[in-house]
Amino acid sequence: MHRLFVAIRPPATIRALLLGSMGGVPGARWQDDDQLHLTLRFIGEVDRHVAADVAAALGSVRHPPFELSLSEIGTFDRKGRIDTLWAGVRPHDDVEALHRKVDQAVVRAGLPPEGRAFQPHITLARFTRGAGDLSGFVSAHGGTSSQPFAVAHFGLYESTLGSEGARYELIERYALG
Ligand code: 2AM
Repeated sequence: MHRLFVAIRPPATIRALLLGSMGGVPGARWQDDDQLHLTLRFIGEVDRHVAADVAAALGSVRHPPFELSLSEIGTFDRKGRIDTLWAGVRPHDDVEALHRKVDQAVVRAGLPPEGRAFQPHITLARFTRGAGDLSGFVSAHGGTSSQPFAVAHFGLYESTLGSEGARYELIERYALG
């Protein structure tokens, strides 16, 4: 079985900005350079036949290249505890449209449609036992916007879960335009 997702990789300049912001939050497990991405669609565990169908269907997604900027800092909670710290992006219109097209392609490959609301984000850190005080991090890094960066590709990735967190491998890359 293959644990798959579709994502945008921010360019090296943006990843360097994100990596440079990391630190100063008790309990954070920061993502490393290879782990930084914006998920367009989580697919989950599929066998290799379905994986091949998904990879082929994604090849028919058509959307022009666009630009994004880093925006706010946000968190996700699970059971009342913060488990994810993330950087948001703006604007949302293109990335939402691309998410819908990717979701439709995944459905054409025979999988059920996305059940959850799409919240575009780049995970910066995960927390096993909740987050410490985030106010310093948010005041230092929230509320400012990065230079726009070009989104000209997206990719199909495989996630391998290990003791040191997930490893992500690019399976296939798709050009926009
Ligand atoms: P996250 O970074 O907010 O955890 C690979 O796991 C990618 O798919 C991650 O970016 C993860 O988002 C995203 N994802 C979305 N839904 C998921 C799910 N139900 N289980 C695991 N990962 C999910």
